[in-house]
Amino acid sequence: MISQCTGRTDSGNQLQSASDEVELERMEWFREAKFGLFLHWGLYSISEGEWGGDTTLAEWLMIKADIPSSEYEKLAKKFNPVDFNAREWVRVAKAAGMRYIVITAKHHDGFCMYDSKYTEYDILDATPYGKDPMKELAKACREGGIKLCFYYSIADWHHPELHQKYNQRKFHPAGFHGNPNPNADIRKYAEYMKNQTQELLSNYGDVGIIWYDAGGAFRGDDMAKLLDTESIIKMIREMQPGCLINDRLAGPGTDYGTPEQHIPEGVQAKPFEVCMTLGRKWSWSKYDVDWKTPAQVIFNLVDITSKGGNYLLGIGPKPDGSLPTPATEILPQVGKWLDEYGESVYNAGAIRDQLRFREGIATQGDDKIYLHFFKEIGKETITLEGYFHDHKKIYMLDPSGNKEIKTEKYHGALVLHLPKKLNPNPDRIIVIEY
Ligand code: H79
Repeated sequence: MISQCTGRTDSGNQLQSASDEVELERMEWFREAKFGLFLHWGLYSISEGEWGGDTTLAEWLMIKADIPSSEYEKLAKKFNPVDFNAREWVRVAKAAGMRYIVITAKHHDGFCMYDSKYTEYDILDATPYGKDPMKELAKACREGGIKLCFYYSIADWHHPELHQKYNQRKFHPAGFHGNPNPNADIRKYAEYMKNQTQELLSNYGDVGIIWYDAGGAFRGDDMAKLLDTESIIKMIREMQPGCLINDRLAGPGTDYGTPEQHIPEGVQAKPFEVCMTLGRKWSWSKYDVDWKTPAQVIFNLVDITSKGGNYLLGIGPKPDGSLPTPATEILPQVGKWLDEYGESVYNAGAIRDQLRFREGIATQGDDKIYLHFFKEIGKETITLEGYFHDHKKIYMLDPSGNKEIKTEKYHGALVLHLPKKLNPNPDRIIVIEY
């Protein structure tokens, strides 16, 4: 049974200083967004999950199949996403109820999916496609009212100035590089990263997040010092004060935490975003057949909301630019649910009251508490301990007409009389308006 014992003091939310205010303002859209789309799209997508008979691969193709740069680079000649339609991607995200998109501008393979003047290893210079898909996506996002955010890998298996020892030593004892350079100069790589960050913030309008990811690189090294991340953070703040920075870039004053493929326990004091795949893989693999159901996605979204976080759900576009069919079938069903019940997510967050609700998950808005039941509970009353508001109305949220719930107060608790069958499909929500 899902159980929850929550509660948080409000002092954690009080402003301490003017800089806290700037921070809160910067975070505002993110707190309200709740749900985002994470897209992993790059040269690795061409493999469709398979290389040399190994069918377990995805965006880690290069390191896992131990492919030298000279060979991996050849994939670029095959990258021609003629079916890419930025408006369609934005439509799918919006129809799913998502409010931001994070896309791989550069993954660990080092290949840039946007037009960069600092390398020829990018989609404009190295592929037959001849366009910058990020330009199209930025335009479609702007038109559709979706925040565009860039994933940028700190690890880089291709750049000559990043020594292999910094790349994923945990997985390869000596680190990994497609074309190792014993004379690599980390200061030059740091400059490259900073320059490319500057490009991403210059050429695509407002950027919601720079989503850095080391993917296990620089573990055991002083990343902040080696890459002078303080100056990168300073530059981002100056260029786009509204742009968030996730905490995978080591350094002072990043904005939020990024648990990957798991949901943390309990209400979190700090802002966070759970990134999680819809299938098993981040990038497109035709062998990836195990997809979450709409009900699982909805449960996760509510669960994460109740802990104070966002849900960044990952899918891998195909190399031709189209979106995988399972995703385009599952996501609209999540969106339909959000159309009807979304206020319990978008207008809510972690529970602030010392409320004990054992039968499901509670979210709380300014003047409403939402009790989510994800299964039949086998009884007709529940008792909410710690409930102290004078409520105005209590009802079952129902798009065809809310239905009143009978209640009584009992020694500082609130007793709710439920219908015989809750029929959670996937969720039933009782709203307490106070
Ligand atoms: O971009 C996605 C991953 O490529 C990246 N972060 C997300 C957002 C990531 N980097 N490191 N990790 C995730 C954790 C490492 C997991 C691993 Fe594996 C397990 C590396 C090798 C085994 C994942 C599964 C990568 C290859 C197989």
